Amino acid sequence: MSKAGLLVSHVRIWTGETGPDGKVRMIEDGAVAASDGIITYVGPTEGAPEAEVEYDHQGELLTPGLVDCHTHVVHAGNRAGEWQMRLEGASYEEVAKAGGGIVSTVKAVRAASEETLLSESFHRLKALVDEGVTTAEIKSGYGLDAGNEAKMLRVARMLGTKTGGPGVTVTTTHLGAHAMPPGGADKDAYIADVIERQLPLAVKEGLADAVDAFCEGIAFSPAQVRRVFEAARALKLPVKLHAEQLSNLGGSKLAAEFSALSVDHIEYLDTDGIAAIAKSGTVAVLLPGAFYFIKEKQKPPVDALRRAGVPIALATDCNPGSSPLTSILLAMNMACTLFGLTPQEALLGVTREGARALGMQDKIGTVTVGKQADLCVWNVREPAELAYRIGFNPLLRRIWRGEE
Ligand code: DI6
Ligand code: FE
Repeated sequence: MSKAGLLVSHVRIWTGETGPDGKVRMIEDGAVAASDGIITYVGPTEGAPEAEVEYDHQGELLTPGLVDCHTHVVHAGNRAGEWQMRLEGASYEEVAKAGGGIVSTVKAVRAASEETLLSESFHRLKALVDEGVTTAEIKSGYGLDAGNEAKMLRVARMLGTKTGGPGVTVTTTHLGAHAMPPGGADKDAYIADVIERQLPLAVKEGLADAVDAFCEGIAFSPAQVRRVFEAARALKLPVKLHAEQLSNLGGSKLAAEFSALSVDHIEYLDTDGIAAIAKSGTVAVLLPGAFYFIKEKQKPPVDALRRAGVPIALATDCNPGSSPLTSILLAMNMACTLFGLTPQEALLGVTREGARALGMQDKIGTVTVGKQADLCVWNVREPAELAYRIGFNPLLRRIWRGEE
């Protein structure tokens, strides 16, 4: 057998692949080998190939690299002042009048240079990476015009390069239909801007891997989102949707009609919506950070999603307004304590199902021969320990594309 590039040996492997019993396949005293960034061997340590670089362990846990499939890490400024006002009981309108809300982040992003945006965002992404994230999705949505949306996405792309970022695969999502821009009043006219100016520019510069929108009373209606999705379809871009976060407008059904990669938040998702996404193979992305931070009461319909066989992913939703969270491990803990996910579901949610929510299930998300060698070694034995501790980071080693 010829020498591999990398070998990690004597680890307990949580493969992320499930058997007919629904349990994730474990390999005791296992090893993973990789060459040119691709996994070439997964099996017992005895029988593993030799390699140029070898990391020998003592039975610690190895998992796939983690996937954060929904973030807004690229943004400028913060909304700590608005948060303090809300803690003191201020209403949404009072916050908006005092210059808070999404619009305040839009102003900060528009005023920021690409360099400033990059350096502010780098630290947040680095925090995720330091907890084992090897793939992160990053949305635009605080530029709200063609030039500033493109600026955000260019920064996201830079963060996904070896030299400009902390060593992580980045996928980008255009979220022009996030909110109305400052001073804007006509929602239909703004949607026309998204379709006619923003998306074409992003596509021309190769900046968007997917298209997202916010379907909500305070944002855009299903009819307006449909127009965005039709434009995305014409540009051959997959779609995803912020849906059913604060109310049920039927956004998930609409998303299913467009074979969306994912519907995200979905606290208010109903039976019809669940049936629709089960049929379309759309992933349900739960965002417990936002649920916690804005003190939501309505929980996502986890049991019904399970019964319908809908894949469930988890993400941080890292954003300055509703989820200033840069810990994927805490998101896992919250998904268990707040939403009742099992620790196995939480770990699948940030690996295999997170990958599926990005359409990358053939490349990442499980420890499987032929997939990218994105791996984490943790100073724990039981997979459940990753979701169990609060504010503790047991990451020993993170391998991205076959390299530490
Ligand atoms: N849902 C949210 O919770 C965030 N965006 C969205 O579509 C809020 C973003 C913000 O307040 O900055
Ligand atoms: Fe979001």
